[in-house]
Amino acid sequence: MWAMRQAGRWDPSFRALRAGMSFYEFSENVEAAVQASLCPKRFGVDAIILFYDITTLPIAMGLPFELKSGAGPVPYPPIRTHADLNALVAEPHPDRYAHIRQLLRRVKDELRGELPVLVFAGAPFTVATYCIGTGKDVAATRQFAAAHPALWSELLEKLSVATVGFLRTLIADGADAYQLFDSWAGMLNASEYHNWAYSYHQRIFAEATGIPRILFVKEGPYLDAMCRSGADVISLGRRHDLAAARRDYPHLSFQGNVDEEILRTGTTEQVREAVIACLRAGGGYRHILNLNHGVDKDTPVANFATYVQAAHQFGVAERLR
Ligand code: 1CP
Repeated sequence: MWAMRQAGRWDPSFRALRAGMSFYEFSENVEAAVQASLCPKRFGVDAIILFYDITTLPIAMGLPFELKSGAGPVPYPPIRTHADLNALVAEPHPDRYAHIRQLLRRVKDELRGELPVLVFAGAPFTVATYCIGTGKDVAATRQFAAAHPALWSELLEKLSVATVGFLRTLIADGADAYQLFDSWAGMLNASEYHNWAYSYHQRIFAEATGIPRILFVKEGPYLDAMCRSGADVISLGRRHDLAAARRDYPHLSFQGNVDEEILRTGTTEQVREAVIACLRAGGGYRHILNLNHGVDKDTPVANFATYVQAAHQFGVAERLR
């Protein structure tokens, strides 16, 4: 059991650490990022996800970003021309993301094997939306792809090469598992999903191997394509039936699918009930308890603590039965 954005703005310890630093200044400061990565350990999570962002890789490729409040990561300049694209390095030397490699080493040293360490990358489609400055505005992304078809497909290609290199480096450095985030691909139609998301998932999972690989598509409607992507673990959203997915795909593990909205707006009792229902549907194995999306910034700390405690209590109660 762990959560996306487990080191996020909802956690007062994270906010205290981050105070006074811009997001990228903070995440490129290895010691600050070690502390942020370890913040959720005090709640009793079963894995630590490193603190950086899906835009860390395009920054290493040569595209600077700034985190704008309310708007998310914004590129300078957004990719518009072949000259902009040519300025990006498809295979950045690992020294260009040395801070992430150091972060992994430092977090592993601190944990001494007590908990596994997850790394991640954005999938080409979702990262490309940030590189062109459209983010989750899928209509604007479609418009860009229609206006610049060659540029769009070359950008996806270049990002997929960079993603494989980045993940392979972190695997060789000792990461225990990785998650590929294609957050906004769930809004695509079936043929867009096939061309812009699925084909790159297949390539990345085929080429960056050796540790368990998790695929996340926010509320992904194409469960069968997700299950054929080559990932070992599929993240489910609120639209999915966890028990049915486990039955239909017996060779895969599933992650999910407590609704983050319950953590944001529910009582601790409602959180506990949702966790227990999810663990029952998860059947006790081939299941990572998780949320359908990240922990929202307005989530009460007590609800995150309850999410973790309820899972442990349920686990202990089941073992005693
Ligand atoms: O300090 C802050 O302002 C906090 C917000 C924040 C955080 C905690 C951003 C800006 N990035 C991060 C770190 C981060 N991002 C992690 C670290 C590990 C963890 O604690 O989970 C991870 C895994 C991500 C991944 C990420 N970044 C995704 C994929 C997951 C998802 O949310 O679907 C996406 C889409 C991003 C882009 C991004 N970075 C930050 C924000 C606010 C956004 C989203 C903007 C938007 O909604 O368009």
